[in-house]
Amino acid sequence: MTDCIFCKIAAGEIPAEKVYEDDHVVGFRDLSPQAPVHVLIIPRRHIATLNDLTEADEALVGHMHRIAARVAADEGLAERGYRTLINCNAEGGQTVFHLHLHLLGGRQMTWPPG
Ligand code: DGP
Repeated sequence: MTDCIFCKIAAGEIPAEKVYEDDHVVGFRDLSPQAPVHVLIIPRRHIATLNDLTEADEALVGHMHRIAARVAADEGLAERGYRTLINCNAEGGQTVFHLHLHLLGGRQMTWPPG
């Protein structure tokens, strides 16, 4: 999608601190980190929200989670622990409408989330 900021990051058209990339996903540091480690894992292909996934995307979503775990390990979080989450639409707190998996860690997470 031409006016999507995360599509532009995936394409390298606007800068981001990338920590991982392959043919299917890109991982980069969040511009407004909510924890010492805050990385977003996105599919290269534009998918607006979790609601827009199809059966054909199941492997992609699994891959996003596996890469989140790999980045967490790279960041020294595997044993300490970390959180992954996807916000969906307005009440879910989604502000960028390109699917992204948040990876948060490096501090004690609290529950329930705000
Ligand atoms: P969400 O609220 O779940 O839609 O999260 C969107 C996140 O994206 C938010 O934590 C801030 C981050 N973000 C927004 N614009 C940019 C950007 O241009 N670059 C980077 N690195 N992160 C961004």
